[in-house]
Amino acid sequence: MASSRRNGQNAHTPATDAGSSKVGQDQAGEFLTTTQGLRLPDTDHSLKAGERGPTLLEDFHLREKITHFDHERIPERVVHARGAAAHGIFESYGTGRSVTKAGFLASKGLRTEVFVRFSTVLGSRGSADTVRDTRGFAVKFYTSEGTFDLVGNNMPVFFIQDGIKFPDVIHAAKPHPDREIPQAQSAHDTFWDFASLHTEATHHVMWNMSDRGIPRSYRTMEGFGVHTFRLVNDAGETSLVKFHWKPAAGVHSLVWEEAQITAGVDPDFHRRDMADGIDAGAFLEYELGIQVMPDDGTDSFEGIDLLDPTKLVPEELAPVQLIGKLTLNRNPANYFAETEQVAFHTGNLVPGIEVTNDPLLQARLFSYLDTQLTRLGGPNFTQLPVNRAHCPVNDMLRDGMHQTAVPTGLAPYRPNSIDDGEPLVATADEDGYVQTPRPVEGTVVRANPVSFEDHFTQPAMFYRSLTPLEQAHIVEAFTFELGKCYEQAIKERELQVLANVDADLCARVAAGLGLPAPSGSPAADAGLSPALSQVVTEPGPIAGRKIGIVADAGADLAGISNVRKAAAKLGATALVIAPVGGVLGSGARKETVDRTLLTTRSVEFDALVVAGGTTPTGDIKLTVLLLEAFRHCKALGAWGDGTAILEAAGITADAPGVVTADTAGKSFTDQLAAAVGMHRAWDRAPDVMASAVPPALTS
Ligand code: HDE
Repeated sequence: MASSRRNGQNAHTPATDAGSSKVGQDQAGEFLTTTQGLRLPDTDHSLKAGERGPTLLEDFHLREKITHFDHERIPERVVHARGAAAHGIFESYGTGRSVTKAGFLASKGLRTEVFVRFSTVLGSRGSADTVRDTRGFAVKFYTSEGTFDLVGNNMPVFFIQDGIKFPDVIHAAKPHPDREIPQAQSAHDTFWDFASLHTEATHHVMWNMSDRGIPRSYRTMEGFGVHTFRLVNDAGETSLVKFHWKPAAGVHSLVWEEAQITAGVDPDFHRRDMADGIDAGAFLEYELGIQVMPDDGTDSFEGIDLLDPTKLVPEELAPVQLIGKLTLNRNPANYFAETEQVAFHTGNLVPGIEVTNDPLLQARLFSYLDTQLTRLGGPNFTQLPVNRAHCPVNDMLRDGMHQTAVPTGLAPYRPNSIDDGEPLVATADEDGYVQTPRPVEGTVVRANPVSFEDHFTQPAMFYRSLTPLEQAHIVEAFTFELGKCYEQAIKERELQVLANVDADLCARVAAGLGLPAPSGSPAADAGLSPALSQVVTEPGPIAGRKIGIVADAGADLAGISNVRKAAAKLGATALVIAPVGGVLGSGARKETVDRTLLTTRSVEFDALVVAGGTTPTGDIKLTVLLLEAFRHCKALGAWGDGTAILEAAGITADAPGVVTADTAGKSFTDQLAAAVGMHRAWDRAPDVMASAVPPALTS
């Protein structure tokens, strides 16, 4: 039954109030109509002069249908075109009150609606989710004091220090202009040409080459505001602050081969994972944290220039204080209306949150409003449902393309005496956004401060703070990306950059490229920040993870049911993989086959187990499934004689991260959950990683 009937309205009831004529907009009437609400008897045949005759110009329905279709696309975002989003709730712990008066952060228990869009940076709208890239982490808080947008990334630093260079770095990273390849990748000459000539990018490049460049899912990604913000509390005191999102599910990544396979097998991997998780009630959760530094007039902290977005503040120097929790619990109803049309803007601020002089942030304050004029076709994009503030708006802005408001009153200007002098302006006490007065003076120059000149110490700190395994991944990533370049000079120049970061890193990449390692002058003591490593030593939560159970008609169905239940209890999903589709078993004991060996690939799963009773077949697809998961260091398991199938694939029961038992009882499912909770059996890595680093050079 169509919603117009459900709403007790006849679809032909005329709308009386133009401003609220939802009846005309909501696509909900029972009958197909034109845009004018005219009911249509046929939408499959154009109006013709006879069955075999020419089409008539008078066919207004044909023309309207085709004209609208012709204009269904809008320009995709210049950057961050590929994205996925979710609605949610942010709940304040109230612990931010000492530093900010922003109500949504300061008031304990206050819940604010949010819309979050995750994205890759480089690829087009239809590119793959799992490419090596930075991820956008943009959050729109619909607060009662106005909308606040925290438009961040999953990495805490950026390629450039001054926004004027953004077109340069993006042009270099986008596909080559002649052939428009490669899509959504940095592994090509122009990117590395720029990176090697532009050493301030080195820190961000290190993060991109690390596991952070290939996240396992949106739920396992950290987020960062990147810039330093100025927070103001009720007493008017200011602090310098960096924002962090800490995922409840921990920080985890794919391995490179897995990311590449996934890009082909399931280009929608991250998007699907988030939507499926939310549908299954395994919501995505993050805590918002702040690093608080004194606003003492120096804009620096412990020797780190807080206006330089290529620098981070180690958590060991300024601990992240948690101030609230974000839960993503609702999928968008329509991708275009919400995810595509959402418009974030770094200038969407609320009282208590102000900007700093970071020259990257300053340029962004211009760009985000400007870009929407082309992308969303005019200045009224703030009226789109996803972009509307959730508090009263009275902006005196009028007219323009696609104006949907029907303002009343005669005086969209101030001062006026006609509309009772309204709208009024608000003082700070009335929640007006009054910038904290701060002195500004200086000589007009195009120049950076000297403190922006150190491009290598923090990249060295990042590299040296990671575990040997994570370092090996960085080495492999550099070797892969530079190996894809054609120009020898570019590889050599980037090796020179690495020589100034860390001699070990440079030597290992050079060895992989078959080039001599140049010498440089890396920082002798760059300090360490263990918080930068993402390898866990204790099992974490497994909500949203997927476990595949290999089975067939003869398999132990009760055991399968146990694994399914144990997984579900922890918010994870277990899927049965069998040689053919359908249902296993009959009568009371049945298990539906979720995937066949033809429709799945190991990359879909965080763990694979073989059910007892499954008949060994020697099917090469099964061997590939198991071995691929083994090579990607995923948890594997089997119960009963299922162990023989693992062994037939060359996987021994005593290998790290392999769980075996006689039955799929509690001990088995507990051990399996713990193995999945470790994310990967990294102890296996030296034996199975796709590309071994020359042994003499491994640390
Ligand atoms: Fe963006 N960026 N950016 N950016 N950015 C855009 O805005 C820009 C920067 C980030 O899901 C665009 O609406 C400039 C840093 C995210 O809709 C555009 C500069 C960070 C998103 C734009 C930067 C970001 C964008 C494209 C240098 C991390 C996706 C369409 C001064 C802190 C938001 C749009 C979404 C999107 C410009 C630098 C993050 C063109 C000029 C630093 C997450 O306006």
